[in-house]
Amino acid sequence: MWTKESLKQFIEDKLKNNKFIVAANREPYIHRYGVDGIECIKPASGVTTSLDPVLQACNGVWVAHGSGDADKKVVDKKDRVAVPPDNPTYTLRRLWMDKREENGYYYGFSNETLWPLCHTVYEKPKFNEEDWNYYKTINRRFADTILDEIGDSEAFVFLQDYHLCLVPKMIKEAKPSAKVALFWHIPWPNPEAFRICPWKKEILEGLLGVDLLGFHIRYHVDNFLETVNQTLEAKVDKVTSSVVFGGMETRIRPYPISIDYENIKTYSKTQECKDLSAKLKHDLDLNFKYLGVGVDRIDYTKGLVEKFDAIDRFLEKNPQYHGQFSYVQVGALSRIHISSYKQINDEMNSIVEKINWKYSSEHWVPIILIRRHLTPKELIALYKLADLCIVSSLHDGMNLVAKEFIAAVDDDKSLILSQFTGAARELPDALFINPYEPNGFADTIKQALEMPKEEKIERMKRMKEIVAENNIYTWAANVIQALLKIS
Ligand code: GDG
Repeated sequence: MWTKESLKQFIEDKLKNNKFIVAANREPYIHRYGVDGIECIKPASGVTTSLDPVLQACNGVWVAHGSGDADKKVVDKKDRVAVPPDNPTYTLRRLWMDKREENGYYYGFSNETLWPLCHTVYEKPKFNEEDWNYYKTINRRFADTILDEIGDSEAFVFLQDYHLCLVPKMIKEAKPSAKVALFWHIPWPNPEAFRICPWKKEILEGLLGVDLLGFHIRYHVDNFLETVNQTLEAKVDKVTSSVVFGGMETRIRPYPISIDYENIKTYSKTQECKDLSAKLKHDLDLNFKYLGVGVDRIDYTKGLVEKFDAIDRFLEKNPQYHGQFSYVQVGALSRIHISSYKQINDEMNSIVEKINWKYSSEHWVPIILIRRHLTPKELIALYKLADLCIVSSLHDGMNLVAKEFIAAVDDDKSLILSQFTGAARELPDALFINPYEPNGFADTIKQALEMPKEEKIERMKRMKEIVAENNIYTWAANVIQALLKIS
């Protein structure tokens, strides 16, 4: 089983003379002005949650967009700052963009084009030439910053996600000896869905600059291979799972991402965590016998409205749970400048308001929304209070919340999981739901609450074993080992 220490040792042994550079749009630490001066927060993002412990283990450099209003204040002349702030182990190199660039590259092309294109949730992608041009400009800026970090050294470059499709080719053209991998954190759609993109060739050509391309699950790998097959004049080998294009070979592999299981588990058993749980219970006035929990960025792919519909149906069918069951939803606002995000946020507020009006009594509110950003410790303390967690995504690459819940809670708890998440493939002991089917979903909530304790324990124990073994260090080690094998 890989641990933080064994990964650190492995990287020190194997990557001795190489720089290890990770690049992602989102930075792992954001500096912003708070009431007591500059504060540093960890963003609500799956990519940063998973990669921060890896970087801590291998003392690398993380290149990202500096998005905090105090970010410029804390960097040195090369735009670098050491992180984590309380115990620095690696370097964060920030790059900058103005509002128009951020709008075109991030909100526009990344999140109004690629995000809906890759998630099958029937949100129509927007294809805007100006956004595409900003996307190219910012990808060039990422590539130049990474090349500046590499300098004359040899390097392993590990790129993250759909924001940086064009960077691999740019790096390989300037530095052919660099070993480059990219991990795609969201689903890759089937070729029928992808073929509508006017810039599909450029995107695929950009991506095929990597030596290794990772997806969460085999299904996304197969979709990618078939997309290339139908779009480019390339040699696609489905048996070896590789593509040869422009004289270069790219291996395409599934690597299910995960969490720092031991870290979450260890903290969840401390007195500090117990005290924090008690404080949350008091502050939120959690007056319940049973508690459900959900933690999602407010995003139309996460199935939030569908989840509240199911809770409504559950309470309607089961009046015996009135005054007994409450549900806490942590909802970090996300991409709010995009109208579909604003709309889903409004819709969620209104359905929660409707349900609370319909059922609440003097001492009981069925749904409690937490709209502030919680610290990672508070999240663990909250998971620990719950009897069940609901993940209701309409489509999700993996979903880390499901795994965090498993790591944090005692064995007699239940995970209700959408069958349309990558995590569903790894966790057969979860209780599966189809978020589009509110009746069955409502019955599964009841099933989770009434399942015999022994069965809950058996299921949870098996899920814990899986997540403990396939933790974030296993994921990173598998990617790096595969990259090392490429000569
Ligand atoms: C993408 C893919 C894939 C949430 N609120 C707060 C907070 N969070 C943290 C959670 C979790 C993370 O954000 C969300 O991760 P997910 O995996 O659930 O979802 P995405 O952000 O959509 O992530 C996804 C992931 O990348 C990794 O590859 O699993 O499929 O869409 O860690 O705990 N963290 C804190 N405060 C909050 O209020 N500190």
